[in-house]
Amino acid sequence: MIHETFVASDPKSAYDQAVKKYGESVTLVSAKQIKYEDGQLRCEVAIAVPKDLFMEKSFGGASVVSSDSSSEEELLAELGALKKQLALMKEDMLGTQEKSTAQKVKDLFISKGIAQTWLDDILLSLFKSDILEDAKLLVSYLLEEIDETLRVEEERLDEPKIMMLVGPTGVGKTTTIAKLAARYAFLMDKPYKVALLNLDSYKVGAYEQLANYADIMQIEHVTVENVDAFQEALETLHEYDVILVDTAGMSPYDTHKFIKTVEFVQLEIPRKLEVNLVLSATVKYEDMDDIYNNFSFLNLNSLIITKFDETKHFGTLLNFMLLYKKPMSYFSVGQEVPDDLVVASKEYLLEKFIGDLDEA
Ligand SMILES: Nc1nc2c(ncn2[C@@H]2O[C@H](COP(=O)(O)OP(=O)(O)OP(=O)(O)O)[C@@H](O)[C@H]2O)c(=O)[nH]1
Ligand SMILES: [Mg+2]
Repeated sequence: MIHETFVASDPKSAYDQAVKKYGESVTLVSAKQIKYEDGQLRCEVAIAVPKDLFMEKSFGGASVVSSDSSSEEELLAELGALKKQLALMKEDMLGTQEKSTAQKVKDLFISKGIAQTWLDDILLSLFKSDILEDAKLLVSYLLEEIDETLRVEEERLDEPKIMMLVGPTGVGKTTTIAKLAARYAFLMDKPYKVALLNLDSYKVGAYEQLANYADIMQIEHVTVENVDAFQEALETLHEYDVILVDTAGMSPYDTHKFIKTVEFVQLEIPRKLEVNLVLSATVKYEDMDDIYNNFSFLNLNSLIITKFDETKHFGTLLNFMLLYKKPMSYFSVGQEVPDDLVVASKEYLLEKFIGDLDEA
């Protein structure tokens, strides 16, 4: 048998080239995705065909004359490499021609913010499937895959806990704390004892902002400056069901603030501490990795997404969830306290994303 490699932007197109040349009887040897020197990802599909068929289709039946079988094999291997190069050139030339259904769907998802690598993995797993031929089916399949990958943190208040909100500056941490406080204290099946704790001592007015909400709701609130004061405050508040901790907004590059916050997170404390990363739905693709990589030092439990009302494009955010697989806990959908808060659900996020796809 002779191995020949076909190259295309997606595995199906590469395989189709092989079938076109040799018919349905080709044996698939491997299908892989490779980043080429020009930075493009391409799919290489290797197939095996009987030597006679290879000679007939490639050279019109002419036989290769050689003195021994090893040099014949070498020659054939060289021919294989040459043909791969030709296939690559052909693929480049065809780049401007009509795209396959799978490629069109892939381009749509990429244009909405979903990472090409994630899409390629799924498309590769669908290799030879009819789903690739039908745009609607393929879109549904991809949405189902997204749905399966997304994770949601169940809302649980059955044991005393601390919820610390961390995140970049101005994403809505303090506003969300106020919404959560109102929800837990007044809007659940039973009232929970809620206290607010402020580590946000960096910003002028930070204390007043939280104190203001606490006063309106008549909820206990404390500001602490350091780790010792934090531990003392937790002892004083030991009877409370939920202690919501507000922190200073941090640029992902502000090492000093990170180190200070890590001290609080690493404390040995007699109740559960959940760290929630607050992220805006308007987060830029370029900033995502930096935000996640830096904040993940704080042992993140879940993500709270804010500013749902400020964008129609949720692909970048979805992509973030697909890559990092962190559960989402709440969505903030506007500025109103306490109304504009919803418990996170996959349906809610997917509906927004589908709305965005439909517009395309
Ligand atoms: N449109 C919209 N605005 C929001 C939302 N959540 C918060 N905001 C607004 O965003 C601004 C900043 O909110 P804060 O709660 O102070 O944000 P923060 O993360 O505490 O900010 P720092 O403490 O400075 O890091 C305020 O004007 C809020 O009203 C939301 O879901 N949608
Ligand atoms: Mg704040």
